[in-house]
Amino acid sequence: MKSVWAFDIGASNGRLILNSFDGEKMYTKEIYRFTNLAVSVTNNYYWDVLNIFTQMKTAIRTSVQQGHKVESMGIDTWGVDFGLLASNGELLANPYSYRNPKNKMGMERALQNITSESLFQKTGVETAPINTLFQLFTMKTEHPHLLEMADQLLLMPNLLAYFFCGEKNNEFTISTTTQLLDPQSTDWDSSILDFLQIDRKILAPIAQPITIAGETLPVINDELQIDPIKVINVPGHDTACALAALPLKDHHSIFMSCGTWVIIGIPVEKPVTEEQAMTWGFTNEGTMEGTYRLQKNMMGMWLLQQCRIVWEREGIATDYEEENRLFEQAQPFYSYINPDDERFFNPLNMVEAIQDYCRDTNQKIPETRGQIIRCILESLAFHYFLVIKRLETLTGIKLKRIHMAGGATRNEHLCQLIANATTLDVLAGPVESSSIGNAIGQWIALGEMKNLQEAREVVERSFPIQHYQPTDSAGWETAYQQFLKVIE
Ligand code: LRH
Repeated sequence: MKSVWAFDIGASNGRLILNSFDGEKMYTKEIYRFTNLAVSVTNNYYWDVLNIFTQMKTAIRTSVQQGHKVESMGIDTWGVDFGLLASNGELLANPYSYRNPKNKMGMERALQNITSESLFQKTGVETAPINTLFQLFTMKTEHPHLLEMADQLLLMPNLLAYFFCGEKNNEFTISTTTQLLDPQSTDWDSSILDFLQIDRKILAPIAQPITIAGETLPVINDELQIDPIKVINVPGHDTACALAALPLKDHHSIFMSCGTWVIIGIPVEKPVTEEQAMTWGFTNEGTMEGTYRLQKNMMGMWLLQQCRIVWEREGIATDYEEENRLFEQAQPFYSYINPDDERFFNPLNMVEAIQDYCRDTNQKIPETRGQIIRCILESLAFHYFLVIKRLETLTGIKLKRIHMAGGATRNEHLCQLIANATTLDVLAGPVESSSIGNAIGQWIALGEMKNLQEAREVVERSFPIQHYQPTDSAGWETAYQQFLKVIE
């Protein structure tokens, strides 16, 4: 049996998963998990990328101590963020987090000279302040010294891969999150770079997914006491990895990647750039196969994660079991929020932000933790229903089932609420889908699996899928109409 290391680094925690394949089935083992939170300092939000790298090295040591020997490693992360290197290859500064508040201002300024419509036509990507494009625009004015010194820009998974193997490139799927990529040529869009007045040569070239980036550097091998291994360009974007691991059956299947963010969409050959898609905030990002996914990026478990931080601060930390119990005790359909409302993007106190929203929209104010949890989960479920209906309108396809991936599939209440709200079957799992997709990229690159279709068959044989059917239809339609009224 052969094994690979799949690093799946999210915007709240990172994991090293050992993925083993015996020719029939895949097996996963979580080796190491660490917290990864943006650091707020001098009015900016940064990623502590050297800590991420240190944690990755500790993860490798832990695996080696357990006697594991692997063929290769691959790294996937959240989208849009990047690091800058000086001409001697050194990291110039800590990368900014996409939650840096300055980006919004930067976006507003940029949009005085370029329209959302033209950007959407060129890239297929939704205009959002988090995008690399607007982060660069903001950097030009707010932190110009950095761009003046920069020689290379590497997106987060490729920056980390560079630390391990010394090769500089930007993998296709993560590059599609930047709003700087031209899907026609699959290369950086010159007109957008001209607009930004960014020298094209700082953007490291695009690498296709499922290619070998390089080999671990001697200094890494010595430090970690490992034999050199291949570093593979798996899909660098966690959502592309998650989609790869989902055994979608046909074009009536929706994929849903559920973590800090929730991403709902369907695979498409080419970006869908009609006006309605733009108005509804859809976006087109790349897949492992070099095609696209038409999708909407939305708030997910971020809302609950941030409430947990508030409760912890107040000395009333909740665990998963307790949250379930509190949810069950709370009255259904009490109050709703629009999960994508700006005020939830990075508030100092998420609980108060939710209460303020309910007050401002003349609803009952959720006071207890149970009421807050219900308000979040029910609002998420209704929001996803709205987006699925819009996907159907856009594509003319009757969507029949939802394949859910990611950590939030562990939340049984959320899965059931989604089945009830959408009246669709929900197939939840595999949970660690991003790391499985990451490993699939490696197995295909290593020639151990033929293609994605074969890989998905292996997934079906290897991991349990939880099935949720809609139940309890009473009151859902009225509640959905109520939700719509609130968010309009
Ligand atoms: C989710 C995600 C999402 C967005 C966001 C910044 O982890 O990748 O697709 O790109 O991070």
